[in-house]
Amino acid sequence: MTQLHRVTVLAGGVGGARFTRGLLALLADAHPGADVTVVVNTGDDMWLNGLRVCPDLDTVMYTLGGGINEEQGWGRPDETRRTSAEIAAYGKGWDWFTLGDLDLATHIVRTELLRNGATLGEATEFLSGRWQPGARLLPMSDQPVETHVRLRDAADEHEAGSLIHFEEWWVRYRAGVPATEFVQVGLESASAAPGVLEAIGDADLVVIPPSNPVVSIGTILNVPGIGDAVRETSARVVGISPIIGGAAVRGMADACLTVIGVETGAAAVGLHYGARSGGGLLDGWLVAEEDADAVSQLTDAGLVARAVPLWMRDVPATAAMAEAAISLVSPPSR
Ligand code: FO1
Repeated sequence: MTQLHRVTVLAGGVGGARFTRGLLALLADAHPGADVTVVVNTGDDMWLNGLRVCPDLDTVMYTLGGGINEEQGWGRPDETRRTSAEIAAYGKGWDWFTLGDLDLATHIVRTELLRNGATLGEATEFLSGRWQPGARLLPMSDQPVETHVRLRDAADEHEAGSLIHFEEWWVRYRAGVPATEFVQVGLESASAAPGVLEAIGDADLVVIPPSNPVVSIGTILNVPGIGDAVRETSARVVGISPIIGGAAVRGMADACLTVIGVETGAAAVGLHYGARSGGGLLDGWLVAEEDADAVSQLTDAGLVARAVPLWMRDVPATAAMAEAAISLVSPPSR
């Protein structure tokens, strides 16, 4: 296998972070010296209690930096909620959204940096200085591009047809309130963050991990220039299915796929991203063993496809997935 030198990952929250952890373990062993850049979704970001909260950037940073709450997949372990309880006592904030005391420190420091003129990318670099994630973390954009959700029906104080922040739909309603569209607020005046387009264009390999294909990967790809950069890069592009056995592994990816009219299936998501030979994003697509019957449909569409174990039960299992992804699209070693 040819040595990799520059790998770029597009990541959302938990799935993307966990996969990247396994990828880093594999690269350290099989491709020493390879540099990894993670382009992270910022569509979940919000202003809350005067603080800029960046759920996916923090999930990737904590996961790769060893500070993640492993059971939850987000936030810090051994958390307390004394401050958020006091905020709720004032009737402020979102009482259904947990801002733990330890996690709050990240939002406080980030907000201080932003108020002092730092870009989100600069603030992320500063925070990463403490956590040492072992990869460069880049926000997809330095400008805010929040994902909002249009409700089909009324819910609590929200009228039918109104827009609510994605996190409210995701956490308060567990994606259980029917939605008709996702709106990326600010997209038209956003640009890719410095370094993002180069990281995609100069990579040997671009990876689309098992993040939410709609509100994480789709959000990143919609930032002006990023989708085209993936389609045009000389890098090989490989994706890993977030759907196993026809069901979303995490979160409510199926609810998001329904909103955009894509079936919840390993083949459907791979075809949604599309084969580069057909103007799409992917050279290769890994599906789970449970979905081995999808391989022929994918190869018919011009993708290289393979069925392997896709449960990220631990770092070695995830590293094996990363190895399968890399070898799926690697040119035969001479
Ligand atoms: N997810 C929840 O299900 N409940 C929460 O209260 C919650 C709080 C939270 C705070 C900070 C943070 O970085 C993430 C948080 N998440 C919470 C997870 C978050 O909704 C998801 O990680 C992403 O937005 C979707 O990938």
